[in-house]
Amino acid sequence: MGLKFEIKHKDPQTKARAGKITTDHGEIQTPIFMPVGTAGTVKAVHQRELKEDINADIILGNTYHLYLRPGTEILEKAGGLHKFNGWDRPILTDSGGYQVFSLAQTRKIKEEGVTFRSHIDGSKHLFTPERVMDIQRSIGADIIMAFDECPPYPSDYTYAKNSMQLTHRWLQRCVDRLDETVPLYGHHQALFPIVQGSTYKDLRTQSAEKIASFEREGNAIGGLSVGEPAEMMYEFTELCCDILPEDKPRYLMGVGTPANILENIALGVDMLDCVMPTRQARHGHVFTTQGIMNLKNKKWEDDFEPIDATLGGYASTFYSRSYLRHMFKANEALAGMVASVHNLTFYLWLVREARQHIIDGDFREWKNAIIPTLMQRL
Ligand code: PRF
Repeated sequence: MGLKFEIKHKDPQTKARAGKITTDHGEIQTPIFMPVGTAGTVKAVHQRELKEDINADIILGNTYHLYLRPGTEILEKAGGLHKFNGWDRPILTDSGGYQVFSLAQTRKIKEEGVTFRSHIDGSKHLFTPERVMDIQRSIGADIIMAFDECPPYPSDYTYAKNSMQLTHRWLQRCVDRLDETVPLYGHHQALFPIVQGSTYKDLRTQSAEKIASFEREGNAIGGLSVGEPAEMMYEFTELCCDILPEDKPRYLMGVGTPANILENIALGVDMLDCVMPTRQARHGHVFTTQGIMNLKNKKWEDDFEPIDATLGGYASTFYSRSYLRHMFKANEALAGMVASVHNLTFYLWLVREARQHIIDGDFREWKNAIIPTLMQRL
């Protein structure tokens, strides 16, 4: 079965929508935040917690990491990533078109693809659009991403234009390869192409039109949240959303803070992912309904209140701020685990609240009222 997207409600005051994506591994209520499981594991979080406490609808994996380790042979032997890691709900894999640029050493971009050295052992590899589609077949995610180049910010116009055109040519090759191969594990895999074009309006317009013309089952916006000011990101998200088809899910890649998430949802984004909640958690930073806490600060030493009583959920109510701070100070392995479950519970709460307010018709007022609270440092 293909991927299905239904819009349930449209917010009258913003461009936000509440919808539902159906995949062969189940449904995703949108707008949705997708926890990042780079190497096929959401760092420091048990599958049981992801499912029962956080109740994530979908998680992310990375082609670059999974290809390097454990490799496609093991993934195929396991019967795909769902069987390998035990996650039986939807999975999305990024193409490596970002990780190759941010992690790999001595990478070289050519028409054919990208040669790079592994950040793990320095071994040499070539990613082509065809290879990346084959690897994503081996992984077996429900949603797979086209191979793109994400140019740095800022990029000069000529670089951005050439890069965007290369991304478009690679997209055609991704589509050709995907359409001449079949899924390995019986379930459908939907390909999402990615808009690029850096911070140039004419390029973004061209790219969004080009990406839409492929008429795939969903579309993504890449190349944002790479160091540009937030207002600039919003301007380009809006430009892309206004061109990308209304009746297909829109995925904004690698975003962001709680404020970024709500503002981009207001512009018509349906799916987002970011390492922020899990990475920040491992450093002792927790997002709460009252604001952001750095648990390493002395101020939490004798605060025996739950991490976030309003939020609910196991990690957030069972553990006190003082105890979690103590675990961070003592370098206990459990500290990062508890904080990760808490932060992901918060991010999933945030998008579920957003969805409910879109349905109730008061999303804009709620968003504007809550952002200053959520972003304040406690
Ligand atoms: N391309 C891909 N993955 C990504 C990005 C991109 O541009 C970004 C940019 N924020 C995050 N992840 N393939």
